[in-house]
This record gives sequence, C-alpha cells and structure tokens, in this order.
Amino acid sequence: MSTEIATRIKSRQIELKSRPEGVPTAANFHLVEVTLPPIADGEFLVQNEWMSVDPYMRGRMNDSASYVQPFQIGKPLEGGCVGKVIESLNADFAVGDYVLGSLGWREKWKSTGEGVSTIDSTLADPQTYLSTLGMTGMTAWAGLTRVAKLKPGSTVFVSAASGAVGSIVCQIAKSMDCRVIGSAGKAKKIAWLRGKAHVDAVLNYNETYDLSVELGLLAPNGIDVYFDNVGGVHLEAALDHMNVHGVIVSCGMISTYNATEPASAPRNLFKIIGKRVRMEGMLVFDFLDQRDAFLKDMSSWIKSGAIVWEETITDGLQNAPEAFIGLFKGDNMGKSLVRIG
Ligand code: NAP
Ligand code: FER
Repeated sequence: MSTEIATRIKSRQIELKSRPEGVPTAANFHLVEVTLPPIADGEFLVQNEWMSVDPYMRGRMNDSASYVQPFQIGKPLEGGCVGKVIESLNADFAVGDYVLGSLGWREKWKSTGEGVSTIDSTLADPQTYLSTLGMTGMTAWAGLTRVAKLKPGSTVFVSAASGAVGSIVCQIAKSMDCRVIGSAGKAKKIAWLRGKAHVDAVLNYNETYDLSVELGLLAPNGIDVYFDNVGGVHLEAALDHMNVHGVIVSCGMISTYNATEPASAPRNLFKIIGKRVRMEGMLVFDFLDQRDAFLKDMSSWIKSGAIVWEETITDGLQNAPEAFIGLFKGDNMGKSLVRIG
C-alpha cells in the first residue's frame, strides 16, 4: 500500500455534450479537465492505460430505456478499461496491479473495488482483457456455444466477420470443424478472414450486387447458424438461406444503431415460421457466471494458435470519439482500442 497520497488529483475525461441524432459527430463529445478528491480508507486510484470503444455505447447515448441506464449529458462516458493502480488504501489492490474496470473515457478513477477485478498480465497483454479474453471474446463464445449450441459440421454465417466479436466467432466455429462464411466491408478485411482466420468463404458486402444471391452461391447447402452482428439486409439475406431448424444468434444490429427512420429490412421475417428457425437475442452479461469456463476454453485456443486477433489502436484519450465514430464506418479491424496516456 502506498503512503504517498495525492491531495489533488488532476484527470481528463470525455463527457457527453449532446445526444447524437443519426451518426455521432465530434460535436457530441467534450474533453474536460477535473480534479478528484484524494482517496479515502478502503479506496484506490487507477491510471487508465486502455479503454474500449464498443457499438453498444451508441445505444446508451440515446435517452431511452434499456438493460442499462442511458449516459447523461455533462457526465463522463463509461465503458471497459484497463489501468494500473497508482495509489492504494485498500488491502486487496496493490500499487502496480493491473485492473479491469468499467470507467473508461477518463485518465484516472477512484474505486472501493466493487465490480473491479485484477488481471493476470503475464498470460496476455493487459488490453486483451478488453477483447479476446474480455467482453467481446466472451460474447463470441457464449453466442456460439451457449445460445446456438453449435454442433461440428454446421455451416455458420457471420456478419461483421473481421470485427472484435465476429473475428473470434469465425475462429471458434472453425476450431469446432464448421464451415464458415464471413461477410465484411473492406478488401483488407476479406484478405485477413481468408489468410489469418481461415474462413471457408468470404463476401465483401460493399461489392455485391445482391447480398442474398451471393450468399446463396456461397451456401449451397444452406445455413445452420447465422451469427448476426449487423441486422438489416444481412439478416434478410441470411433468412433467405437458413436451413430448417437453423438458429439465428441476434448479437447485434449495428446497421440500425444510427437510423433516424424505422428499418426497412428484413422484409422476410415470416421465413422463420416455415423454416422453424430459432432466433434468440443475447446479452453477454447473462453469462458472467460462466466466466471461468470461457477463460479455460479461450486460453487453450490462444495457446494452441487456434485463435488469433487484430487490434486497431487509436492513441490519446482526446481521440476516443474518433475511434468510436470509426466503428460505424468500418475503420477498425478486430478490436478497436484507445491507448490512454
Ligand atoms: P466490431 O465488429 O469490431 O466493429 C463494428 C464493425 O461493424 C465495423 O468495423 C464494420 O465492419 C461493421 N459495420 C458498421 N456499420 C455497418 C453496416 N451499416 N453494415 C454492415 N456492417 C457494418 O464491433 P464489435 O464490438 O465486435 O460488435 C459487433 C456487434 O456485436 C455489434 O452489433 C455489437 O452491438 C454486438 N455486440 C453485442 C453484445 C451482446 O452482448 N449482445 C456484446 C458485444 C457486441 P465492416 O467494415 O465489415 O462493415
Ligand atoms: C450491444 C447492442 C445492444 C449490446 C447490448 C445491446 C452489450 C442491448 C440493447 C438494449 O437493451 O437496448 O452490442 O452489448
């Protein structure tokens, strides 16, 4: 425990200045310098080194009811972060420990330890706990193994396939001897899916004249599991080619998050009836009690080389809004992270 406790702690944080209408812009964010009070008995102080930007944060920028409270205007944003303990009056968190928390979008934060866990930075780089060994890896694992109950030999279609969740979904499915079809929006992502994730078939949805027709050509025996990260026309195309008793894991629908009008697709949702498709929404937080099983599977896939991943790193807290907005333009390959400080 440190005895050198600062009396005034300067920190910078990014606050929500206004709620986005449609696609977020830099004007919706505000970088502010604040002074935090010194830590009290039982508290510790963390210097963030990494923060995550995630598509779900767009939903929290709206003033609407959901599984979690909306972000408040004039208050700092929140999200997954990894940092180092720099002062401590808490016996469970020592100076120098790496911790995983939920107070991203800022340089420093104080805590009593509630909801904060220490991480083993000898197993993997600390920021991996925001990606493959963190929420996005667990989403892929839970969606495939728990929601889809994936069976070897299945044909799996994955949208946003080179992203943080999608890239892991593709590789878990490959390691379970499935045939994987991945969709992404840029040539370099398509090359990565082929060369590094070893997916069986790829499509660049920005270059197709008809997504459903092209998907049908790549899935002549139909699709058993569609892992949906995108919604909209991707979901419509998948519905056209789902097999009877197929499963759609509704993980995300990023194509709709900035919509100002109701979505025009899918127009063929009725197909889930005749095909007896099970379409199930999922939230990763429902699987937190299975974290040990996830970490066991994922560590073994990482060690065997079955799973590799990409990071797209943006430097500087002040550039976090740009990294976040980039998710909706496809700027990231693999996990989008901001390196702070
Ligand atoms: P990500 O895939 O790393 O980043 C987003 C990607 O989505 C972009 O790089 C872009 O790739 C693609 N995209 C953006 N707009 C698109 C559009 N209009 N049409 C098609 N593709 C578009 O993000 P992630 O963190 O892994 O999240 C992926 C999905 O999972 C999101 O929908 C997210 O909301 C969801 N999610 C859900 C849970 C849960 O618990 N349910 C947890 C984590 C994530 P391209 O260049 O390929 O277009
Ligand atoms: C996500 C997209 C949507 C996500 C959660 C939601 C945790 C939930 C939205 C809602 O309840 O309104 O990526 O990740």
